[in-house]
Amino acid sequence: MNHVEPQKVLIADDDPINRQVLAELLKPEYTVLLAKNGEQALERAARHAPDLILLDVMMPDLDGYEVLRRLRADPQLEQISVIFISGLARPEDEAIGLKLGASDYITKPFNATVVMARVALHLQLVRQRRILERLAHVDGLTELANRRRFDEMYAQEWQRAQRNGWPLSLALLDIDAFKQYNDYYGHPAGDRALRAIARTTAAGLRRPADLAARYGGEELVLLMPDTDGVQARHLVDDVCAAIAALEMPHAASQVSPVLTVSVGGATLGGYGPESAAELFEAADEHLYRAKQDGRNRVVW
Ligand code: GH3
Ligand code: MG
Ligand code: MG
Ligand code: MG
Repeated sequence: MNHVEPQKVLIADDDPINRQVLAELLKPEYTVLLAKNGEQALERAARHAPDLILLDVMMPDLDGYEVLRRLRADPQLEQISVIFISGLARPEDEAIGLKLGASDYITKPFNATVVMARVALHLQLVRQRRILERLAHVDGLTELANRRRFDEMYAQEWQRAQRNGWPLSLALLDIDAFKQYNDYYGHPAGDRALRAIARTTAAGLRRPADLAARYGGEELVLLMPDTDGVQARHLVDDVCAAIAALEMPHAASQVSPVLTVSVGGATLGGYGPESAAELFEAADEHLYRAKQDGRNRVVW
């Protein structure tokens, strides 16, 4: 990771001179986006996902305060850092801006050096926050979402499915005879195989909302929102076939000469499980049955 993309800063100000001066200042170091009113600021924010917005307070129609309120109310945009840059220089104005959730407040006329320093500081904080989010939500070995992330997304998708009457499918995938694999080929080889299976599983997902996570050990879980049992079953069959096609030799297995997985699946449809925990248990029971029935198979 030697090459780092320049961070994106959106400048929203109704005064063309201010926009220009700020843009000239920031362009050498950052990717600069411009908006000349509040509406445009929201539209550019949604489209380009800037790392930071330099937001004028006094603008016709949507003022800066209102823009920030709307950003914070939108799950896609609520994380974007905002620095107010305003002619309103009373301490009360600054306090209002910070209370609304701005990271900082700069008064006009601004000093170029101070603007640059504060922008750099807040962009550094954005980078650090992203690193922490990654550590909190991504499994280090497989690079899949971790258990914590899965739990969050599962709760969220369960609610969404209930609310909208959508199906929701879940599949638990467990590597067959993996203890023997480790014993025979060694733990580092086991790690590599687990990574390959994780990569292949993630590559099999079809929609942006589908999630593959490492549930624990050598167990992965697939969360497929708005996906019925038939569709989910197809996806899972393809994933299993892709894993078998890796042809990772497993000489110590009674199941198959290559590494395989067993899968237990369950779907929330027009009837059935009353809670997220119940749906998960159903998938887990099906996984148990897949193992009992001889492994290298899917039970739904
Ligand atoms: P089964 O077909 O019944 O699933 O047999 P199994 O041996 O795969 O099942 P079991 O749950 O008894 O063992 C899981 C093994 O997975 C034991 C553990 O050493 C291994 N394992 C779990 N996490 C990791 C990991 O991160 N790396 C490696 N190399 N092995 C792991
Ligand atoms: Mg203005
Ligand atoms: Mg297991
Ligand atoms: Mg296993």
